[in-house]
Amino acid sequence: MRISDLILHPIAIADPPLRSSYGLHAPFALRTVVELKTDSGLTGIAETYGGDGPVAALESVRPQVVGMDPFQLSSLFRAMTADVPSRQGDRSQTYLVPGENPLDRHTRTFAAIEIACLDLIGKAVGKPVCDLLGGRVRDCVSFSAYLFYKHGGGGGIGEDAREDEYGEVLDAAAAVRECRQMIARYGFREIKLKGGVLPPEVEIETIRALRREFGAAYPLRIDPNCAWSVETSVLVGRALKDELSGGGYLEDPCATLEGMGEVRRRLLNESNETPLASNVAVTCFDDVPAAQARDAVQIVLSDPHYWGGVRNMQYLSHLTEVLGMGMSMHSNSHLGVSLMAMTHAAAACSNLTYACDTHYPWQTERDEVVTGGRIHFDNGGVRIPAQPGLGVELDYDQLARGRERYSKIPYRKRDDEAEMQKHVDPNWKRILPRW
Ligand code: GKR
Ligand code: MG
Repeated sequence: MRISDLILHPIAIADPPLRSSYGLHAPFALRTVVELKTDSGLTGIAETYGGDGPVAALESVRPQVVGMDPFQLSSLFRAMTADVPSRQGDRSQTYLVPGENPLDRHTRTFAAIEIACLDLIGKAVGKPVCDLLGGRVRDCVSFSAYLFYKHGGGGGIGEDAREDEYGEVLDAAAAVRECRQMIARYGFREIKLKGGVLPPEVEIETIRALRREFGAAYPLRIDPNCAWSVETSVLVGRALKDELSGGGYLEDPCATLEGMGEVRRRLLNESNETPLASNVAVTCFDDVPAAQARDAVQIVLSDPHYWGGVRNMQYLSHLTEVLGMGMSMHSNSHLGVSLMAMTHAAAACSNLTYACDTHYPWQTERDEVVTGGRIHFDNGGVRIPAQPGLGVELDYDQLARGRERYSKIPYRKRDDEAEMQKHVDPNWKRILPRW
């Protein structure tokens, strides 16, 4: 079996005005759907970051990909990373908007090709992707309710405007309502709040209100994406000691491994064992032992899209297990192809100690590109389908609609700061730490 063609579909999907320390989500998020065709008539698919940068990076590997045997992934990875001095070059989630860091070209680009190749291999041998990796440790992968503060609006523009399912969410009571709705619809059993948006007192109150409403059976995590100083991080960690313990965590409260290590040390001195998680300070394999040595991060946030694919997620699971660390999963705005890649990856990782993140509830049926519509959640989890490969196929009419939306919008990269200036505050800047 040889790859005979690489087809890239840049698409735009409606995205509500969600807030984070990066700023504001634009009305459309950008994604790229990748197709690999083979001489045997099979098609393998993947979904990755969108816009000019990721598309150009994928285009640049066309000569290496077309003609290759999809089973030979290790040599492709070696060829694609030959000019990277060390694995330290493969960084994705720095302080730039995720997916927009030019340095992480290799792992992101490779991941998209790897996932499409695994889909092909699965189809060729009649097995689901997770069963190509030594088999699954779970049939159903749990996800968390990913809450955002947001402005009113469901995303999209004009005829592509989407219904605003959750309304404006800019205080604790509205966040509880958002969570209630999300849990009623998807059945999630863990809760994540994207913080770093409102003053820390309001975010503390939001977490407390969520605990009062849902009880200790629903572990809580909060992620301000480095919006807090070390001092504020300690203050919040202290205030939320009870709420974040027992299966929850404090995610990227402040920047750098040094800062995270300092927060950890000070909390431990107060007998506060709230674990710290990261997808900002730890973004590549080189970072993991360094984070562990400083005790700066106890939970590494994986993600097949930027850690170099599904197989690298499995390596990360082994590495974190050996180092005595936990592992959970990060996400960015995505559709069903990505959700299935995340689900297969998670199913094959033994050291996955928390429900994974997903932005999936923020997208709608009208933007989904897999046949049969939205992926079904069962008690907050996604089941591994019986079909081979990722278990989903492309709906080409929907894909064409996504491409058309892409062709109509003026921007080709995510810029949450610019969106914030356009729609909320013309003087807004991403300041770290803000509090
Ligand atoms: O969607 O605005 C967002 C998030 O802030 C996302 O970009 C982050 O990468 O979800 C992510 C995280 O956990 O940091
Ligand atoms: Mg995060």
